[in-house]
Amino acid sequence: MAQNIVEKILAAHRVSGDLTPGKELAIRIDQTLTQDATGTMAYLQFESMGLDRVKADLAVSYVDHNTIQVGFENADDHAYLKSVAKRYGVVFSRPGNGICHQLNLERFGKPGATLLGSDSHTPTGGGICMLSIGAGGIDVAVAMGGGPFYLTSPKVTLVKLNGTLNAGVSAKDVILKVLSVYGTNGNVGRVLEYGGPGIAALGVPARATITNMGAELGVTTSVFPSDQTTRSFLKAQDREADWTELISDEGAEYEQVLEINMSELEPMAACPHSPGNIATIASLAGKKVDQVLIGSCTNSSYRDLKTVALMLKGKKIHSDVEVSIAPGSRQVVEMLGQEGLLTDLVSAGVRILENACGFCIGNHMSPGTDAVSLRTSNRNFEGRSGTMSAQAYLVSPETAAAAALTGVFADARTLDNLPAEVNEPEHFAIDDSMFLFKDTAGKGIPGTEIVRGPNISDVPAGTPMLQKIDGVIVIKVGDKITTDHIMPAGARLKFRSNIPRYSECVFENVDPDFYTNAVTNRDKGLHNIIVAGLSYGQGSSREHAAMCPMYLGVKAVIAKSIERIHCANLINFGIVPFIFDDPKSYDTIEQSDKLVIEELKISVEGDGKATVCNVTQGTTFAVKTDLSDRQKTILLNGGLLAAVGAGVL
Ligand code: MIC
Ligand code: SF4
Repeated sequence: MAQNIVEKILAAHRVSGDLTPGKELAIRIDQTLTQDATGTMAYLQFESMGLDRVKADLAVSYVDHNTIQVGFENADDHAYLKSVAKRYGVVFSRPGNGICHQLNLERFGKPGATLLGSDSHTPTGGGICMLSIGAGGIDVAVAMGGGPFYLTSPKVTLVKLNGTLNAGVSAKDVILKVLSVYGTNGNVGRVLEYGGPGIAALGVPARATITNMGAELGVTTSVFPSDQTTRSFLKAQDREADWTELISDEGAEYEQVLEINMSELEPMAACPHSPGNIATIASLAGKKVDQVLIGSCTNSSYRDLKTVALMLKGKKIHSDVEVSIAPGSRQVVEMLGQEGLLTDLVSAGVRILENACGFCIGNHMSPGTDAVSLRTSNRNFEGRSGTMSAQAYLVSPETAAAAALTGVFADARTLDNLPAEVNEPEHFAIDDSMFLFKDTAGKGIPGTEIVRGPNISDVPAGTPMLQKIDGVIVIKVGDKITTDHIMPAGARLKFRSNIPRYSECVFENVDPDFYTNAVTNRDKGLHNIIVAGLSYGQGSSREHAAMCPMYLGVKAVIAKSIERIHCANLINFGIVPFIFDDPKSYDTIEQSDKLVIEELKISVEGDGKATVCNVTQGTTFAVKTDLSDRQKTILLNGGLLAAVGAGVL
């Protein structure tokens, strides 16, 4: 039977389960990726599984999120990650090497392989035809140990790209167009496969920009074919041997087809405060801009930054705008340096930042009060920049450069001397010296001392499922609550390895009393319940958004819908993800209401249906949860680690 690319990769990696969309499927994972902000917990969980080395073909530990190093915490985390990588056979990418997704694409990505990463933008690897999926750290720890990854077999949509992009319009505008069609919720359980005559002209980094921001749609992943363009990229990285052709069969079927004519696309922006809130630059033209930040894992390739440098060459940035650049990798910085492009940027007045996540995660470069910030990154959630009142817009590098020069939103196509499309180089600057332990990858060095500074705390243990929930609604939130709302990053990121301390920050920007209320309820023996609207847990893969609530005694989430990665994380930490049977029930309940679910355990063991008694309002309503047998076992044991420890998984 004719197969599409997604079916081919899934079939080649199937361990058990069913490829029929909607059914649970287990696949073998070839490569894993962690970053430092999720990695410490992933490795602590890996350690507690008692394995003597990693078993995946390749496991890489990147340090790119927490590189500010104010205080001892970040450096302690790095030392732990380095020692654990050496001990267990993980390749360690030193701070300064670059952003995980850009680096993995450059140096390790392999067409047709599977990649599991503890970061929601792992699908960047789809640009090189890897089936790349973001997950919680514990799922990645299991995959590092050679265990399969469980997912819902996806429905596949073909996004057919026709035509060619005009100068001044680029890959970012393609994915913003897709976001304008599908939005940021309702896409769970779907994979986007790109195809059509237009893709040949898109280089691998452009493709990776598109698959990277597929994360904002909430799809499982996105993937491009592996063709001659992929081959040229790999050849230029001295890795042609990793290339294989992988295209869909003639007559392959798709659940849905979306056609986009790239010739008709115009520059676009995602407006505050959602990547799905799309407008054309034409409609924003002339609006004043205060800050322009270029880089992040979405648009920080050689092609993107060279384009910006050429647009700024010989000119000066507008006097009312601050402009900074965070390149994606050391390779990109070296090449910009070799070609004199860094000098062009600096002469224009651009500040050069470290090649790390930095501004994207609100670690620094927070804009001023009410400032308008244009970013080439992928998320503009309220407050993510570090400034609650800032207005962040997501745009292409070309649109960002146009604003840097003019001080306002401007269509790059209207500027003089728009440079010709920057082609991918024939050969990239290759220097893998910042990747440590390549020689002992997969083997490790037994006896290596693991360095644990005071910032490295224990992984909290889950407890077996209760018979009933005797609870209280500790918080009621609306639609599209992101994991940034639940577990803030930025200045709080340094507590990622210290769960008791990080738990004090849960929901702090939404309800400053959350922590105190949750602890008071927990200490009174009441079970905390979170009530939410549509698409709860959008965004990041951070399992802390489940782990810290578990630590604070949250036993269930009741929402109108829950996003894929977060739902898996809740289950992994023993929190039951209930969905309202009738979404209108949401309107009948208030924060602080007392809720009782008498038959919690029976419901989880059985069909997942339960009746909730609202003791405060004197009403009842129905909820449900759709669990596989494996997920039931995890919940009944109090989480994945507990289930593995009990030997039942
Ligand atoms: C993000 O972009 O939100 C992050 C920071 O990279 C997260 C991971 C994390 O929270 O550490 C992600 O995308 O998964
Ligand atoms: Fe880093 Fe931002 Fe990419 Fe997340 S989205 S991996 S914080 S650059």
